[in-house]
This record gives sequence, C-alpha cells and structure tokens, in this order.
Amino acid sequence: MTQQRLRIAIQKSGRLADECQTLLKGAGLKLNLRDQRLLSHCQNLPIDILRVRDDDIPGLVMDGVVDLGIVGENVLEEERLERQAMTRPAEFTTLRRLDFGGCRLSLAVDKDMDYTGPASLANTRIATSYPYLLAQFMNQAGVPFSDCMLKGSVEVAPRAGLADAICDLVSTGATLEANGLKECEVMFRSKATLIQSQQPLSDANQELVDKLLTRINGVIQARE
Ligand code: PRT
Ligand code: ZN
Repeated sequence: MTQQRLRIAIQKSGRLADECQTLLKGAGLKLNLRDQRLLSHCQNLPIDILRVRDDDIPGLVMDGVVDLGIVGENVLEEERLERQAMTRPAEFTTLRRLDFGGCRLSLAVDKDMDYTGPASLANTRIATSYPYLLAQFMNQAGVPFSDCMLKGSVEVAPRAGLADAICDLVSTGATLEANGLKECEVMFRSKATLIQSQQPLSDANQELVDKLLTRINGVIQARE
C-alpha cells in the first residue's frame, strides 16, 4: 500500500489564515498556496494542506478525516460541546497552543446598564454564535436565559431589538464600543491551537508529526 500523506487542515481565508501559512512555512514546509484549491501538496514533505472554513476544522479532526488542524480554541470548544450533546465523536489531542489568534469570548451589555454579575442577565435574551459555550457559562452560574442564534452581526442585535445582551468574540473592544456596548464578563480566553486526530497514524506519519511539532516549537520560541 502506498504511504498516506499527512493531512493538515487550516483556515482558507480569515484572521488565522496568514499566520497558519507563516507558521508552516517557518517549520520548513514548501507550500504554494497562491491558488484557491482546497488541497495543496507540500513540495518537500509528504504533507497535504487542506484549506477550509475554520468552523469545519474541529469536526474534520474529530472524525479523523484529517490528521492535524489549526483552529481557534473558541471554535474548537463550541464544536466539542455540540458534539458531546449529540453523542457524536468529540475527541482530539492538543499538540500545542499557538502564539496568535488571541481573543476572548465575552458577554456584553448596553454601556449604561448596571451589570453586577451574571444574575443581572436573568431571563434576558442573549445573541450569540456560540450557543453551547454560552449555555455552559450561564448554567454554571445558575442563571436562566434564552438565546438568539446569529452567525454574524451579533453586535448589532441589542440595537436592533433582537436581544438584550450579546456573547461574542472581543479583541480590542472597538466593535463593542462602536455599538454602544460594554464587555461585562470574560467567559473564555482563546488562542489558535494545533490539534491532532486520535486516529492512530502510521509510524512514518507519527514521526513526521513529532518532527513538525519540534520545528513549530522552535519557530514560536524564536519569536517570543
Ligand atoms: O470564513 P471562516 O468561517 O473561515 O472565518 P470566520 O469569519 O468564521 O472567522 P474569522 O476569520 O473572523 O476568525 C477566525 C478566528 O480568529 C476566530 O474563531 C478566533 O479564534 C480568532 N479571532 C481573534 C477573532 C478575533 N480575534 C476577533 N476580533 N475572531 C473574530 N473577531 C471579531 C469578533 O467576532 C468581532 O466581530 O472581531 C470583532 C471584534 O474585534 P474588536 O477588535 O473590535 O474587539
Ligand atoms: Zn467561521
């Protein structure tokens, strides 16, 4: 049987795309990612790069369709919770937390609201793209709420009268401020992370993963 090439999923375009490519190139992979193809062959190692929507990456790894993936921990944890709820495969191994893609998943309310803790949001409606992480946080706090699922434009939901509060990603806080909102609770701190499928690899591919991880550690240490 011919040796299966190692498959790595990264975001095709978006906030993590350039940093993923820089990291892999820094680790010695010769890649030609100028075209828009889904699958690109690494020129100097038996590795294929799969470029997809970030939301697809955790599932591809958990289902063993790809061997490695780079994704934000926010997207990864949301997918893990959703799959757990549906008793679908949700296992993966974290190889390394990375040094980019930092953000936090936070609750935000009208800047003039008197927020004193999660209980201030009792029986409100909260707009989010992260219903499982939100439910986990509110359930742990013991606060009843309802949600409003929005895949985009979450920050305008309160002004549009769709929700009382939001649960969204924040990095600088400029988006919240521009929408008259204030961050009132940090629920989850996230960075990009490198994960591996729990499907066993061939010895050759596991060696390749080990070598890649050593090189990635080197790249990250060098820019610390
Ligand atoms: O097309 P695809 O589905 O692949 O991409 P996407 O549009 O779903 O994701 P993308 O590229 O926007 O983000 C990818 C990942 O980057 C996220 O899952 C996070 O892990 C990470 N990341 C880091 C962020 C941010 N910082 C961030 N600030 N993702 C989104 N934002 C958004 C946030 O949703 C809000 O709209 O930026 C806005 C807030 O930014 P500030 O600086 O105004 O606070
Ligand atoms: Zn996405």
